[in-house]
Amino acid sequence: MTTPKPDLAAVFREQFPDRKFIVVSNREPYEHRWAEEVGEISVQRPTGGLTSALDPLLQALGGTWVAWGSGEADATVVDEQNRVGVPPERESYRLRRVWLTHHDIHRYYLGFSNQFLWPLCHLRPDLTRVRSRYWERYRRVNRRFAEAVLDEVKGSDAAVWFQDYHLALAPEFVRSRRPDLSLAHFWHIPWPPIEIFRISPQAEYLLRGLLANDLVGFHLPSFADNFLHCAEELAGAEIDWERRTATLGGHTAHVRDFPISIDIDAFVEAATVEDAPAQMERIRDRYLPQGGKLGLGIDRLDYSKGLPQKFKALEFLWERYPEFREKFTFIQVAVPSRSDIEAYDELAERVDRQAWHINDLYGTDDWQPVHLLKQSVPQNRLALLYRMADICAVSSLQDGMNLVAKEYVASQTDETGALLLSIFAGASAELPEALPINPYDPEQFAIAVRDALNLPEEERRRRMGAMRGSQRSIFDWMGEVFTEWGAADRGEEAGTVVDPG
Ligand code: GDG
Repeated sequence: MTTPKPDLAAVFREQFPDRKFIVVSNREPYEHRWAEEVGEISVQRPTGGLTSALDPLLQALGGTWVAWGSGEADATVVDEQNRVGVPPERESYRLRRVWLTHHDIHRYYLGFSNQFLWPLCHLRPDLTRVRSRYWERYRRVNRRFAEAVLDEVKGSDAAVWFQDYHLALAPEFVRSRRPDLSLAHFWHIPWPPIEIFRISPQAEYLLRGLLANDLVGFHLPSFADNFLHCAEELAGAEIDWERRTATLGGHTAHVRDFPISIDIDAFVEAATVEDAPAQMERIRDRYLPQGGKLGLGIDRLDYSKGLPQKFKALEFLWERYPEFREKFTFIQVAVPSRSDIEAYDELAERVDRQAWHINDLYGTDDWQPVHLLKQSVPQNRLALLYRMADICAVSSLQDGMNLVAKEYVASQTDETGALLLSIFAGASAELPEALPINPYDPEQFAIAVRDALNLPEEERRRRMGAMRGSQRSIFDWMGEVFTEWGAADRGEEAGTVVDPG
């Protein structure tokens, strides 16, 4: 059974009948690379998440996607304006590429974005690195993105949607030159409390950049509240707490929460392909040849995901509850990310050591307790792992949403698994039937794993069924964003999202 999808092109058109649709993000939807054969070019297509949900919408509406041209053959295929039509087989919209130099990548992307904003927003000021060269480059690159947008909207009305923390300043640059455009921004990570955000020497500029939007979206109401407080105290914006708006310099931004989701059907389909049972059997043979239960973790290798805490809890589990030795195996997929940054390198080494230590302590000739897979797994295989896992453990120390939790629920077509979910992941607000964990308390975390493994089947089914029944998709999410954005654009009363139930 598939879930009904809103007609997003129609929703967008209804809100913005005469505006061109422009999406702006750091990452691009299509990347051109040199193929094995000399002189041939291959195209990397959008996979997973928001990119693959937005791509068909842009194909339906036309419009432009502005993004960093990160592929090695990207420059070869663009025209003089750095544009290329995509998808290659049926060019339906324009990809406008912004070029980043080696210094840009180091200072704007790895520097300001990922060694300042990311740790700050994940409540890790100890990991922030404040450098004027990072900030200066962040401004320059944001201006470059803004200029590409301005070039794309010349002579037309447009609705421009910025994504994430890499582009906080671009909206203000755009607004200053084109006050008539409609601008929205979705911030995919937490917005921290003012006590943390004020650490930023550039707090006011970042806030001003975002306040130039008509709509600023966050996953949770608490992130929106934090943002409004910061806007009031650090940028001098006037806040209407009832309407949830912030006015600065005569412009009003509407601030809303939209908890993002996933393409539910894509996971259900991948988890139920015809040869799923045979594929799952092969995975069992490989990782659980002695049988028993399977635990699963899927995370980017990032300090916000609480991997050391998860491994500590697993160590406690096998130490204190020996009945789970040889009866419970854990697969942790940990895809390396941002490995040029020291904190990520250290984390990678730490989890390696922990996995080795656990396997050394409790492993036997026939059984390896933890399989740490530091590589990306294709999405169809991921869905099968989700389906067959008896438990999935999400241990985020701080997480805007966490899509893994939602993917596990969607892929649990047999409804027999149990989700252990950190109370610090945004997703926990929507998944009350998950088993809550506090990753800072590894002993209780271990007890929660034990209890999850011992949970009667009826109870597991009840919880999983309830979570599956209430899941909303990324398409519903996008529809809500467009509806609120349209209302904000027309200056209508806020909070008018109708639950399509
Ligand atoms: C940010 C926010 C927010 C992971 N390993 C593999 C793989 N993945 C995919 C998962 C999931 C995605 O990566 C991770 O999404 P998360 O939501 O867990 O986390 P972030 O990357 O930190 O994303 C987060 C999100 O933005 C959206 O707004 O939820 O809070 O931090 O989709 O499936 N996918 C494949 N192979 C892997 O090995 N194919």
